[in-house]
Amino acid sequence: MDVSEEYDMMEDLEDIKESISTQDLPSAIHTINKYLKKQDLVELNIGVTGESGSGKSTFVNAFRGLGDDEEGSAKTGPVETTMEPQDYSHPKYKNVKVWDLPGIGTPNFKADEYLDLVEFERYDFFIIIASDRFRECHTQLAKEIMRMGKNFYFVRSKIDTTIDAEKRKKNFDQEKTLDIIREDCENGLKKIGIEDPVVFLIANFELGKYDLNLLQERMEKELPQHKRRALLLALPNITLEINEKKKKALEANIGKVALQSALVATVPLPGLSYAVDLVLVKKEIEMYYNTFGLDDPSLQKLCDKSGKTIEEMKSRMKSPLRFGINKASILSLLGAASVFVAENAVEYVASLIPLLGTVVAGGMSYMTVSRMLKRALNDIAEDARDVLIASVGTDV
Ligand SMILES: Nc1nc2c(ncn2[C@@H]2O[C@H](COP(=O)(O)OP(=O)(O)O)[C@@H](O)[C@H]2O)c(=O)[nH]1
Ligand SMILES: [Mg+2]
Repeated sequence: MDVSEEYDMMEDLEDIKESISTQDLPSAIHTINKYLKKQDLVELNIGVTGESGSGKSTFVNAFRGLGDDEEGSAKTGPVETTMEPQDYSHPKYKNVKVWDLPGIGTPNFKADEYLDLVEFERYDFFIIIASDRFRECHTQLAKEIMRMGKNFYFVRSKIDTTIDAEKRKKNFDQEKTLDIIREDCENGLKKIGIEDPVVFLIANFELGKYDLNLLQERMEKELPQHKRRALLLALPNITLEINEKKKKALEANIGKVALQSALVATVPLPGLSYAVDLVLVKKEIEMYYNTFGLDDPSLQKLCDKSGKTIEEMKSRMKSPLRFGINKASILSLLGAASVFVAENAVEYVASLIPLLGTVVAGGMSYMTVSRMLKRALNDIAEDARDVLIASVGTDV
């Protein structure tokens, strides 16, 4: 284990060591459980609005990684079906809700009444979708949203159709075409009164392809710190950038999970000289697979879409856990990770968290689990990357 890695593992505890070092064992366990639980309870509500037919419901599905015919997906099609706000929970992170809002731009449309109707306070931000030009109703709504102290993002949908039409022209250049559309939308918005507009180009059926990364970056940057994790975990794993962000978001918890395991477990495991909470570690690793969409149901769905077989996909994966996350496979990884743990690092961790000295070989347990989870996460993120590249070609 190199020095910077050891240093990271100690850093992982910085924000929690103060509160824990003054407590007895039961209170420390309680504090750390509470910290982790609170994180899982953070809600994120995204309001998706725009004119009828602009692709709101399709976006709501795509954002949650669902096709339009799947169980739990929003109805889409040529006829507006949404008369009142309808919430759609993320299939894996129930506290992340994407709301399919009623269409705007009807003859008597009034932004303030509309926002009352949809109970605007509820949303962390809005996405305003237009499938063609932005019109007065879009800016009216944007201004009212701003006035209410909320955030919004302009999305121009159906870029695939526009690109297809432009492709017929001689000298077609995709990047240039995209720039022109973006600029045209932004100029349109300026003319009707938005000062410094940014428009994100999206194709709902190929969500990872155009401006999703830009949109995702903006959302993340502008969300309050404590909500970012929820967004990053819920995003579909469809670009390399999102893949990397997810990994970072998951990594940020490893210190706490390793500490929780070391504090809770008391009986040394067979073959190891220290105690580890295997149930906890297993749950965390399963969560990694889920978040990256490498759990069996998600993988199956991806195969259905890309015409590949599960065997083909699994043959690209390298994580030792891909054939099953169980006691034996976890124990073997823990054994391998413990070899690299240096004695002085263990002593240092035990001095940071004196309570660890009261549990069986606590420092060793913390360092090993932390090391093992980091390696597992790296492997799984890399597998997810390879699977992503295999399923869409290199164009991610
Ligand atoms: N080509 C293309 N079609 C889209 C896109 N988004 C939505 N659609 C289609 O546009 C129609 C209206 O979409 P829908 O999501 O129901 O619009 P809503 O009324 O705003 O909810 C449906 O037939 C969708 O399949 C897109 O990005 N590209
Ligand atoms: Mg709809």
